[in-house]
Formats: sequence, C-alpha cells, structure tokens
Amino acid sequence: MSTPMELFVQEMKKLLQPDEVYVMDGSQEEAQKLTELAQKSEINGLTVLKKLNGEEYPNSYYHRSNTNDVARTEHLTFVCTSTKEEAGPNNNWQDPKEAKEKMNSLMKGCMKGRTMYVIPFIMGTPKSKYSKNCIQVTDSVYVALSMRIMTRVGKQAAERIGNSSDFFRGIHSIGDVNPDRRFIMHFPQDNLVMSFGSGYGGNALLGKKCYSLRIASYLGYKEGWLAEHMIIIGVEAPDGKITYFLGAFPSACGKTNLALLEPLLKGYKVFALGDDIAWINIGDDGQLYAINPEAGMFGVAPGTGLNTNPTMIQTLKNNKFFPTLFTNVAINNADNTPWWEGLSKEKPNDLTDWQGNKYESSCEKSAAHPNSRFTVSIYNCPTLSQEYDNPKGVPISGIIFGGRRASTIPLVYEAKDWNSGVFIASTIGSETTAAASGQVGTVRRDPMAMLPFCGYNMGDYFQHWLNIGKKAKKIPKIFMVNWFRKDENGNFMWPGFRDNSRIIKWMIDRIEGKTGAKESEIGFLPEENAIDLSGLDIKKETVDKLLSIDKEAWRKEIVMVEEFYAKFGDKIPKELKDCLDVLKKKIS
Ligand code: SAT
Ligand code: MN
Repeated sequence: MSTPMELFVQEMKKLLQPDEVYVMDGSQEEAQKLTELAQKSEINGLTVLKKLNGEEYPNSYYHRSNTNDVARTEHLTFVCTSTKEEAGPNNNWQDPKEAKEKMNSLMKGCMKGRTMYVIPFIMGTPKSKYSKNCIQVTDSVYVALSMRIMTRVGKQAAERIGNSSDFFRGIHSIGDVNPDRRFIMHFPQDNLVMSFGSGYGGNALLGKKCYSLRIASYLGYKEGWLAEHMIIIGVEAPDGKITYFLGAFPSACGKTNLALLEPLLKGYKVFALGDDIAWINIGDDGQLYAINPEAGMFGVAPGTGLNTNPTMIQTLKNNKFFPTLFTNVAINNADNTPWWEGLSKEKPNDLTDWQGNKYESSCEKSAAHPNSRFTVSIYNCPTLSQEYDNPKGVPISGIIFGGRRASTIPLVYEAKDWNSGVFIASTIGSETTAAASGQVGTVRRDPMAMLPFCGYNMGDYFQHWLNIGKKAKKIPKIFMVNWFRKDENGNFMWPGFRDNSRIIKWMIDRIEGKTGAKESEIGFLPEENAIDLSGLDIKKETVDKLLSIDKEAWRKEIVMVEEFYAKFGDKIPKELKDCLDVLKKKIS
C-alpha cells in the first residue's frame, strides 16, 4: 500500500510528466550536488547559479531571474474558496473547480525534459505541536535550494508526515516564465496551492507567503490561532529580563532592520526569532505564544549595509551550513562579490548590473534591482534567540504595528485596549514600494500588513482578531509606530534605525508599568520626557511635533478609513465601527 505522500508524488508524475524525480533529503551532500548542478543548468538562457567570492561570502551563489519575474504578482494571485464571499474583497477569487481545470491544463506535461524535485518540509520546529507538515514539488533547482534554506527540508519532514494524509500540498512549475501564463492559485479548503510561471520567492517558495500566511491564516481562522506577517524579537533590558514582541509592517518600513536591531541604548539587546512570519497560538496559560514557521530569511538587499543593518551583513558573511543565495543584485567585478545600493557608500567602479550588463555609473538606474534579495539561513544570524527552536514558542507581551507615513501618525502611541489595537492595526496605511509589482509611492491601506496575504475575507479576519482577544487571558499591549514622519521641508524628523531602541524601551516601561502615559484622541502617548533621548541631538519641538496630533490630517485619515472599510460592507465587526465612531467624535 502506498502512503498518501507516495500517492501524491505518483499523481504529480502523471500530471507533470518529468523526466526524472528527485526526493530531497536535506543532507549536506545534497546541497553540494544541487549547487553544482545549478551552476551547469540554464533557465531561459540564464545560468541558474554562479559562485561568488567564497572568502568574502562563504558558500554563496548568485542567481539572476528573468527580468519579467522580479516580484510578487498580486493581480495573478487567487484565493479559490468555494464562495467569493469567503475570499472577500481583499482577494482575487476564482471558482475552485474552474481554477483547478485551468491549472491542470497549464501544468499538464510541463516538466517534460525536466527534473521534478519533491520537497518534504516542515513549517516550524519539528517537535512543536504548532508546526505543520508540507510537500512541494517544483522543477526549479533554485526554488529547491531556496526551500532548503527557508524551511526544514528532507528526511525529518518525510518521517513526520509518515502515513498521514494531513499535509499541505504545493505544486509549482516555472513553466516558461511568461506573465501571460502565470497564476498563483490557493485552495484553502484543500490545503493546496498551485503556482505556475514564476520563480520569484513569494510566488514560488510555497512554504512562505502562500502556505504560511494565506493558507495558514485560513487554517488559523478555523482552528483558533493566527498566522501573521510579523517579526518576532526578544528584547533584553539592563536587568536581564527579556520581553518578546511581534511587529507588523508593510514592506520597506524597516521590518528586517528591526528584527536584527543592534540597540543604541546601553544595556539593551535584541534577539531575533523571525523576520517575516509568526504563528500565534493561545498557550495553556492563556497567554499568546509565537513561533516562526520559517528557518531562513528572504530579505531585500538594497538598503542593507553596515550602517543600517550590521547584523544582517554579519549573517550573510557567517555562512556555516547552507548555501546563501543572492538574487538580482549587482556584481562587483573587482572581487566577484554581490553589491547593491546601500551596501557601501562608494559605488564600486566595475559593476555588472542585475540584468547582466556593464553598469554605467552615470546612469540614473540602480545597479541592483530594487527588490533584489538574499536568501540566508536564520541559524547564521549572530543574534538568533536561544528560544528560536523552543517548541512552545515565546510568550508575547507587546505587538508593534507600523507604516511608512510622512504625516498624521505619531512616532509612537499605545492602544487603549485590545479592541482599539485591532482597530488601529486594521487601518494601517503605507507608501507602496517595490516588493509587489505595481505603483511606487502612493498610500495603500494594509491592515496588519496582511492585505496581500490574508487567505479569507478580511472582515472575518478582523472578527477573528477580536475573538482571540476575548479568548486570551493575558493580552499583550498594542503599539503603533511611524519612524517616517517628515517636517514641512520634507525631512525625516526621527533618526530611525538604532535609535528606535529608545521607543522599544518606552514600550517595555509601559508593559512593566514603570511609566504613565498621556491619554489622547487616538490612544496613549508618551508623557513628557518618558522617551530616553540621552545622547541624541534632537530639539524638544521636533519631539513634540513627532508626537503631535494634527486634527486636520486625522479628519482626512478618517475619511480614507471609512472608504476602506466600505469595501468590506457589513463584514466590518461592530466593535471596529464603534472605535471609528469614537475617534470621529474625538477628532471633530
Ligand atoms: O517573496 S516574499 O513574498 O516573501 C517577499 C515579498 O515579495 O514581499
Ligand atoms: Mn514579508
């Protein structure tokens, strides 16, 4: 008798018709074999991997993608629940039967002449009851190698699956990398994703956004937990006590920098547990516990440098076990090292740009693609928390939400209670960036930074958040931050980066009940002098401005929130409407 896993592989062989099948075991030899193979293989005329300078960046490889395949493609991403309403206005929807027919016809025979990699993997640490079993098939060796970094791949996963049929199924083919034949189809009710035509991280590493957010958020909704687009950090104070936070930010708000923060304040340390995704369960003691389902970081390269994120640079140079991948960055030909804008102040003078052309330094374009990436094991991170592999997860005392806003949102404030925190999080707005293809620079509402990743109706999702607050016995404090507020001249008022530790210190003081707060129209603001500004050259009036409430701007904000809420009709929970009404009254 075949196991459900074997049956799945047989079914895939029949559909995809690969020349060869390779089942990944997760071993070191395998990494060696696949990186060698990738250096000899081509996709659409591009060599899959090239070795980089191993002295500077041990065990590191360069990958250049098709130029049409450099970011997530939200317009080609669908959530195929049995009804359109379940998917909600936040998702593109297609009837599951029709979607499967379409995908089956695209995928039929698509692996002829190729190898099908079968990737058994676990999201989460193997011993945790919160972790989930998964299998992905793919015809991309780059994807197979990336999955080995980002998840726990191989024998341990296959053993954990055993005879069970309870595992996520991910079917992926890069096809002919043609945007006209590119779809990322989610079937939450079948625990299945079918993805065709793209090799880009979020479209192709199905354990990441597709499973660990879209499908998992749906599972969490059914099972009473949360799958969130959040970092997890532990912050050690001078007294040695560690406080665990979650943080949700839309892309390009410094989320990864915060996860790997080297605090400026003396005596404080930040330990990283996750840079992108958190699964949050209510523990036996009624407190919220978070695990990071991933095992690696798929980070944006540009802007990562010794001055902005030294810990990440160390991580990239600290390779112990897994090959590290650099995708669509530029190459410094002087020493065959990866380069991107922000890595060094000086631009090296002999660069090959991300498209493989000689870089003309006079040209306006960047040498690395703005969404160029590194894929690196989290175990390389020198500040990785000792609790990272704790099967119980870590107990959460604070949740930080943020967005990139030039005005309106103060540097920091605290929600009055869980419901108003959920309200605040449901209204996050941020200026768009390059991580998703589309316009750059406009403000987009992005509740909980989950708008592209919530695998069901966001109105139901808000209700689910409210319900978690009712069920949990000990509730974390919820904070909102905005590191990006600008003055009348368009200059950032807050230094950001390592100085953000000052704000985290204030949060810990609030959690510990060590400092009071000023009640305002929108929530609790820091009291006078409550933020530790020692050693920082900042004017008192700038701080006042950073924490000020511009009523005119808030009136506009409220109109935008109302417009956004209107998209969800009666799905917006009453509690959130009440919060909006209260805010309206206070601001008027
Ligand atoms: O590839 S991911 O979706 O994880 C990153 C991104 O595009 O936001
Ligand atoms: Mn992300």
